[in-house]
Amino acid sequence: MIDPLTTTNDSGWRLAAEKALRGERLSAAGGQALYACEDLELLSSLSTCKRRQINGDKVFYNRNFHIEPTNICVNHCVFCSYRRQAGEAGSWEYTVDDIREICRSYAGQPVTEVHIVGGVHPARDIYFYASLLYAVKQILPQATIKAFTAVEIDYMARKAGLSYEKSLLLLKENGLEAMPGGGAEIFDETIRRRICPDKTDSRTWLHIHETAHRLGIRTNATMLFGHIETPAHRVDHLLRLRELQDKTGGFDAFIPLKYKSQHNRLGVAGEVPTAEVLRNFAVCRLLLDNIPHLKAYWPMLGKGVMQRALHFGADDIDGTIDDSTKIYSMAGADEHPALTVPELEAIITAAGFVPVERNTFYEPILK
Ligand code: V47
Ligand code: SF4
Repeated sequence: MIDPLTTTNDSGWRLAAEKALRGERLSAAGGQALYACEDLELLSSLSTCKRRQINGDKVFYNRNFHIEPTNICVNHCVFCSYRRQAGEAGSWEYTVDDIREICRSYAGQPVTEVHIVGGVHPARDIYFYASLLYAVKQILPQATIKAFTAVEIDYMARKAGLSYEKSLLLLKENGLEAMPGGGAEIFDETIRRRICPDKTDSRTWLHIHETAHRLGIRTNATMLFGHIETPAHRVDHLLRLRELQDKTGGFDAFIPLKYKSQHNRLGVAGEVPTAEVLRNFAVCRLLLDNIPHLKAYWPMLGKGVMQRALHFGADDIDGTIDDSTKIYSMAGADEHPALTVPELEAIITAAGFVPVERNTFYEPILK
């Protein structure tokens, strides 16, 4: 282990590193200084220290699959390779019967979570989504439903003329137990206007999560990075989440999502190098000291980078997924994301950590 106190370089990140080692909360300036730190070994040591304080040597995974009910979307996020207009080639919209069919194919398997996220379909309302949840729960009663980003909830609520609270309660009554973290992108308003101009604004995203937390619905949070944002925008994003988490304690996991550049209109050439992905994991772990879990989402990162991220603060690798998501494959990632439980466990063990199968709420599944 490196002794950061004897490492000389930019005084900004040296001070931030000392603060992190003392277990003190980092400021925005500290976060920015760490983003400027070129010493990856130091960032690995600091973030591993922090993850050990929070999660010991455990790395969590779960048995899950995704349902993406539609890729038809009213929004026009320029980084999105997935959305289509209704009727356009490559679009899909599953009926509730189609979704029943998908769920039946998993009946009898030890799946503990169904992750449901899709486009914001112009014609579908909250009652459609409530019946969808109900249908899933009827077929897979043992599985937790983690569904709908705050962006989808925002549209459903406004279309129905219901408050966010009433909308979330209706969905909860029909089986919603947790919410994924998508739609957060980058909270800074100038960047948001450029990359997702018609999407739910940052204040509303945070407000919907706060409302969910108040109603006992636990949620995740994401950050889309590696496009036109700067380290200052990332730090701002992380601190807005940290502030809400101080207030509610309702976030379980944070997922940094690396921008994938193929087949979309954002026009950023290439993708950030692995060193930047790893640096970002470390800074997220150190700055976001109150969200317990940091997820290395392997369908987006690839298996090799996911394994390296375990040495930069990540303690969760999501789940089996079983080739059931298209958001990343349509933007240039591996086309058939699926890993078996023995494969997930072997990746974790080979990295020197202890694999723990979890449910959605990070409770261990006893075998
Ligand atoms: O918000 C879209 C991202 C998100 C691209 O909560 C892209 O456990 C990279 O919510 N390159 C949706 N990212 C996915 C999501 C999610 C994923 C994994 C785990 C969890 C969780 C939630 O996908 C969107 C957006 O940030 N996205 N296009 C792209 N080209
Ligand atoms: Fe629609 Fe989501 Fe794509 Fe934005 S990222 S266009 S909200 S599907």
